[in-house]
Amino acid sequence: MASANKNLSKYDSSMVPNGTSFRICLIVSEWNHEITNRLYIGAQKTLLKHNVLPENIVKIHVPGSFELIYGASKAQTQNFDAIIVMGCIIKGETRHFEFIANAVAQGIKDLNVNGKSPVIFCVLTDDNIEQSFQRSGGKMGNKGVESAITALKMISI
Ligand code: DLZ
Repeated sequence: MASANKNLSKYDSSMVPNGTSFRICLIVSEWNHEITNRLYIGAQKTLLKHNVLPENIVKIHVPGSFELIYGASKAQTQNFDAIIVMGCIIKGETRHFEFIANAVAQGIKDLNVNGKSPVIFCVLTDDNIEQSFQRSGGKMGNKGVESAITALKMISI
């Protein structure tokens, strides 16, 4: 299914592992914080719903999406079962968008190949802020919810 048709908040609860014993780090970019905060709230509520303890959900801020890579690499040295990186990269008038989006995707991929805990990619890459609102709790659902479910499933692999 193309992501254009997917509601990011819909999932089958019966397929989601119980999170009681899990410890999860959420790294949140301050760029476009009105969006990244919505992603964070979606993920936090979903983790709590699946029994992750509040004290086992740790939030860390980084300045921008580019810094998510370093933040996640530091978090991989800590005692987390999974890490979720949350960012919102909006296409501008320069090529910054491509450089940042590609670097973050590659950097997070490398951490998944080499690190000890899974790093879940909750980074919106949109043409405009309106699209980002739709994917962070609007008509397309919330990518924060999807990323929380992905984290719970990856821990259990
Ligand atoms: C510089 C920049 C630009 C132009 N756009 C975004 C964006 O849309 N989303 C985002 O998360 N960060 C952006 N940044 C900031 C970079 O990610 C980074 O924080 C700076 O280049 C400093 O390294």
